[in-house]
Amino acid sequence: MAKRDKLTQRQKRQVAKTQRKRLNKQSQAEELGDLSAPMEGLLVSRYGEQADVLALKDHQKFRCYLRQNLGAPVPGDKVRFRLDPNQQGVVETIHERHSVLQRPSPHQGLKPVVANIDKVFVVIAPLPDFSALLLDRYLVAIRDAEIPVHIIANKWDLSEEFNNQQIEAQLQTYQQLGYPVTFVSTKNGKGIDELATIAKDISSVLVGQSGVGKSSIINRLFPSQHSKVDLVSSNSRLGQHTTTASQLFLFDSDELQHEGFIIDSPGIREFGLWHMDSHTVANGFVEFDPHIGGCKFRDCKHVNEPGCAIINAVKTGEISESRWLSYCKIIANEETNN
Ligand SMILES: Nc1nc2c(ncn2[C@@H]2O[C@H](COP(=O)(O)OP(=O)(O)OP(=O)(O)O)[C@@H](O)[C@H]2O)c(=O)[nH]1
Ligand SMILES: [Mg+2]
Ligand SMILES: [Zn+2]
Repeated sequence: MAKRDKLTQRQKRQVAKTQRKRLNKQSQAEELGDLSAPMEGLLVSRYGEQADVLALKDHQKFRCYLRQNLGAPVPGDKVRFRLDPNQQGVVETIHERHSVLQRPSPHQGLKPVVANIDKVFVVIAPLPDFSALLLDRYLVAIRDAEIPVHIIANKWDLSEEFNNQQIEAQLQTYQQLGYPVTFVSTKNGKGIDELATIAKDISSVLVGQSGVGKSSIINRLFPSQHSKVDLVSSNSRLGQHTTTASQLFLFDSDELQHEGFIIDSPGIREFGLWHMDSHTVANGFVEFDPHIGGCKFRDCKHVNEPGCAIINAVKTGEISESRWLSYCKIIANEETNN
């Protein structure tokens, strides 16, 4: 045991030494004026204390260290960076974000996951089984971030599965609420061109359960680049969490200043958990809006209270029962987690 502790200590010292060396090199280069002039870039992927950054001027990719006290840059961030003589970069500044999707982390509060997103594509599929509750959870989180949503129903080639789970009928509820839905298949190419047209000039991210086909969609849209795809386990019908870190893919364009991109994200683990009070959850359901404030009790949770305007709207059919049930399940879950 003691021996192991010693080793760990030694390893720790080694790590600290390497780190000091690196920082020394970095500051020496800075002092000697060896660093290039600052350049503007787009953060592609983050690997602990390093990140890949695309230079906006020529779309060259550089591996960069992050300057101390920089904050937490995420894919989609616009950054300023410089290169040392070995083409090793240092990210110096994160520019202000116009939007950010966050997730709660156990000890650090909310952590940003992706930044500067114009549209979130929520991907659903019949395999793993479609879950309206899961879709609703995503919609609540994204409404809180005030980013427009577009639903992608993938694996359209599995038409029997679509029928058996009555997915089209369920998605009609969302279309009526104003969420656009595009049906695609990465197997036979259906809907891929349509999706490319929607996505190519904006900044977007693909979110959704593991195994719904986010990386497969990326591979269809960016055939020359590559995002890792894996099989949905046929035993459990569950995804395998193949994608482990968010990664940005830039659309090709003749203009270098063109910055249309899509970020591939890992499955549910990254976005699926958050702690919100019932008020924030209710705000995530767009169709509740006109009824909120109409309840008899000011602190009404819209679950079983008398004189609840939301429950009345469910009774008259203005609000779909399945959406209200999702709401009840989400707040019951949050209450047990808190
Ligand atoms: N039948 C069918 N299978 C598909 C389609 N798109 C993807 N798949 C399959 O679904 C499985 C999962 O695809 P991925 O692209 O890895 O899924 P993902 O959403 O990126 O999963 P994570 O990275 O784990 O979050 C793979 O076996 C794909 O071949 C499709 O349109 N039709
Ligand atoms: Mg993936
Ligand atoms: Zn109420």
